[in-house]
Amino acid sequence: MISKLSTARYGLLLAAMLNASPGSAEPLAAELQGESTPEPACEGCAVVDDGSLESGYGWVPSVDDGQYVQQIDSAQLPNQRLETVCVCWLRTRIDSDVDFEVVFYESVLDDEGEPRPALEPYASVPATAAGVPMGIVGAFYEVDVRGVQLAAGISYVGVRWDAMADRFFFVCVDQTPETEPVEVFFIDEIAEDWTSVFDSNDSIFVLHRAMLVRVCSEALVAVDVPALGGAGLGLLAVLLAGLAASTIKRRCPRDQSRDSVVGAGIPGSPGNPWRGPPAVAPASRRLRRRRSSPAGRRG
Ligand SMILES: [Ca+2]
Repeated sequence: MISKLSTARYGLLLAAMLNASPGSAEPLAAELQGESTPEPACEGCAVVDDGSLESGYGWVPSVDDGQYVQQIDSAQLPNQRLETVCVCWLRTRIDSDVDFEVVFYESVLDDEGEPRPALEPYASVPATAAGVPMGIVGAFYEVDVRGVQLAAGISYVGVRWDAMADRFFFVCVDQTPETEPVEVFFIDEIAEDWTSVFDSNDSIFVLHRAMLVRVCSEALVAVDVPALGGAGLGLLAVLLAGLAASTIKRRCPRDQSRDSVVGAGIPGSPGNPWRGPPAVAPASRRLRRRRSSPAGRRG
């Protein structure tokens, strides 16, 4: 029965059970069905939610590899070198810590030419959210994902956790009508492929707008350039012109005019201190194929 209830409804049921009298549960029920605004996190990053949560997505406790991922476009960030992913969690039971992975999937096209996540993540980063608040409250947890490069164009970022070990945890969800709907897919260990919340018949997705999962790229480093003035700029232009002429004279005779750019932009090259994706946890086991069952789909 629990699996067929959204977080808010489950909270209402729990409150009613604890209070034994449905009438005395009304104030708490109203609170659980209202909205809550967690402490801000990852502000200025790729934020697609309105900052307030109205529900959450979870899994029935028999699922040991459940995932929800949200679509992101690399154009939403100033660069693709990621730094932080902020995930909002809430819970409805006593256990307050959830182990999870932030997962990254490239986009592939399905048979109808529509984008969806690949079946294997290209990166995953393990994390633990400790002291997750109870009820429709929610809290953001910042996960350091430095070393992960966001795939170009459309891709997917989300969370994966073992609901058998960490029961009754939910990823915060924005259901405010004014929020622009964002594509979210889900899958579990027995699912054949990803399912879009927009294609699902599950009632918990009816009001979907976005998950409170926010993505930050590395901050661009600002460099102070001293003002040169008119004379200084003129001198600099002369020096650069002289340098260019000298370079062309030395390299053109041996047809090495392009040597000076080889290596630029290659991760780990002397001219680029960023050394590419390092300490990223290996992708977890392959997904076995069967229909998926998010919380709410199993009776
Ligand atoms: Ca909201």
